[in-house]
Amino acid sequence: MEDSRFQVQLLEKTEQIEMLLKNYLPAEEGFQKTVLEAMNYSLMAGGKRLRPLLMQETYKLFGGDSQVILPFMAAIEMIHTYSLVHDDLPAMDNDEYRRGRKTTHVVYGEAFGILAGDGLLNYAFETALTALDMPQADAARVGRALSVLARKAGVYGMIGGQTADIEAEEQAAPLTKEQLLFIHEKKTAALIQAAMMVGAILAGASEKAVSKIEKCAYNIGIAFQIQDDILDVVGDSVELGKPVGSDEKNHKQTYVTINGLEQSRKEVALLSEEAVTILADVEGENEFLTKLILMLINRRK
Ligand code: GRG
Repeated sequence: MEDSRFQVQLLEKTEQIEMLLKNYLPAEEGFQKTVLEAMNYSLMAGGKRLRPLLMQETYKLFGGDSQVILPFMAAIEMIHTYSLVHDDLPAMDNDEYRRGRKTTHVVYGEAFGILAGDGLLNYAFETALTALDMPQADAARVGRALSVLARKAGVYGMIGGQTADIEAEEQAAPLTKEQLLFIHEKKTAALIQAAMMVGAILAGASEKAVSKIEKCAYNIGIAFQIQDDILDVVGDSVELGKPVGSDEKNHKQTYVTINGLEQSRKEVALLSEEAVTILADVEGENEFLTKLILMLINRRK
């Protein structure tokens, strides 16, 4: 697939996800209107929509072709958005900008930053559960998909990673490789794994194939996080929609501060290529998905 065709498809698919999210937005009404507004403000602030995209493409890779995937695509973006809203709170990273505009707690106040995050997390599961109302739904697959989503977002996944990350900030001694990998795996890769595994499970992939997807997504997640740390050093704040240099400002130890830029770039390329090799080993083919993974190596935002 040519680069220009890939770019056109990427844009089209991202726009379709924007429309999908709009369709799933809760109505801003009632006495709880403010929290609903804050949720919608953060969800519709843009972003690459990478997780729903990876979910949809993995679903297609395994031959999935029904609407059942749609509520799950919206749900994973809601979970991802909640994590960003909470990560920006004064008690965590205390950031003012996200996705090119003021972050939720700056616009709505801290209490609504907390509530909007809580609201998005819960609403994600309410949304995913609507898959069961669809005549095409296979209840056992939906159940397995929900279980993966809950676990990878929870204390054994993203929340666990965030915990280790916050504690690591207080640590003066250099982080061990094991510590750093734990943080990256749980904080970043877990949700990417959930996205791809849910796609595979809903399409009816075998357990063996789901395990391969879990490993593939692990590589993508670690590469994605290292690239995120690289962009914090060499990226452009306008393109990124958030300030750069925050890791240095916060004296944060990252793969880049520990191993340097050159080694980090090599690692991103290596991990991404390995992810593509694993993908080539499962049944089915999805050229767009392969291109998407390779594109992440060179992403600038
Ligand atoms: C608060 C439980 C809790 C978790 C927070 C997601 C997260 C964990 C923290 C945000 C900071 C960060 C660097 C997370 C690692 C994952 C990551 C690179 C998120 C940004 O994802 P993108 O680049 O964002 O896909 P967009 O805005 O494009 O959706």
